[in-house]
Amino acid sequence: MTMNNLTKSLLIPALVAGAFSLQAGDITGSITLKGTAPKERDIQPLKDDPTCGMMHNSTPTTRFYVVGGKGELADVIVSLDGISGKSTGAAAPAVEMDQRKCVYVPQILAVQTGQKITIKNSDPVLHNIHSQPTVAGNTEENKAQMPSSADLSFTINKAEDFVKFKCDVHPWMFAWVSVFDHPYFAVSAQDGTFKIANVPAGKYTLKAAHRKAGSVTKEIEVKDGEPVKIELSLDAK
Ligand SMILES: [Cu+2]
Repeated sequence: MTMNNLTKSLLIPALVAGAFSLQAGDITGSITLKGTAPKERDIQPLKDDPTCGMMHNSTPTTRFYVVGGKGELADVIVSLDGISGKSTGAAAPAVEMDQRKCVYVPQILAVQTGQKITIKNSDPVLHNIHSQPTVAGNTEENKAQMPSSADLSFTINKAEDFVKFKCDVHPWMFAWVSVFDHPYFAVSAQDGTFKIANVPAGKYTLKAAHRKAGSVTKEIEVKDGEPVKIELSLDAK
């Protein structure tokens, strides 16, 4: 090999790698619950409340485990672990939470740092929305919302798992918001499925976290533009 050829053989792969970056891929999959979820509890104070109770025909229950007939588990927050400083939250569309029949809908949410959480009040009832983060740099907020009044807006500055939102008027009302400083997360749907789109090629730890069932992790790799399909299960607790 001449010197010239040797230089070429060393340089060309480096140039190619620099010129064509690897394609991002989607991570999809599903979460199932192993074992039997504990029985949900009746929210009797809601049924007994003179205004909120009238909106329910039967006694509402907790929704700790939203699980299908084949173990499909909803409300699991699936995320890439160990990534930081990649938030696009300020430019991302708002995530909505409503108050319907004196219950938060949805009760489990995930957002990026700086991403707007729009809070609606569909009830003919006064609520207040009281966030209770615990991570330094996140601020507790407490805002009242009259019936038919304008939507409220919350944002959370720092990554934190399961920030508690509550209503001080109705002590059974809770929602939980996980906050990431990157866009690579999803909440599993009613059928247990999730999708994290446009993940840059690389090796990651995928984490699936549920408020009651705890969390599991799995090492995964996104190869140049190839979709990744993951099945995970959590144990009922
Ligand atoms: Cu309320």
